[in-house]
Amino acid sequence: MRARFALFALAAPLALGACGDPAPSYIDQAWVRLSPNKDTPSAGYFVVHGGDAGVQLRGVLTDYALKVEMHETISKDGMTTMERVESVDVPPKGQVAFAPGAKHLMIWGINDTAISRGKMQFTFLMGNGDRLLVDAVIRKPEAAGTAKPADDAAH
Ligand SMILES: [Cu+2]
Repeated sequence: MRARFALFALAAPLALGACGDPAPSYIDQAWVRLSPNKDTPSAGYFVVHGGDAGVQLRGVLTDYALKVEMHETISKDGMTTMERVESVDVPPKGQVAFAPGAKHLMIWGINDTAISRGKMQFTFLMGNGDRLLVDAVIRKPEAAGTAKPADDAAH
């Protein structure tokens, strides 16, 4: 009996230590679908993870574009429209995906340096005061929709 008690006493502080650091909120899977036309905005997607406490996403900034807004795609009476979103609540241990056809970033005027590097950094403003810096991969528009004869390929 004595030996068993001793083992239990040793194990308890270890278990407490493992619980000491709450899982933080974070953002991953960030990417940008580059608009084929410079005059129309590009779209950005990512996933926000709430961590142990949950978190609110309050805004997104970038040095690599003229303007960024959070939008939500809404289907109403057979029409699809977009509305600007001011903040997004992410529940504890939950996640919210910004994905094609749903919430997304609208990005105007991505600069040429970012496009040629194939990535751009965003700053996500969180309700708990954190600023999360996340690199997003820039994906060029699919060539499939604009297939042309071989002669045009050099342009
Ligand atoms: Cu939009």
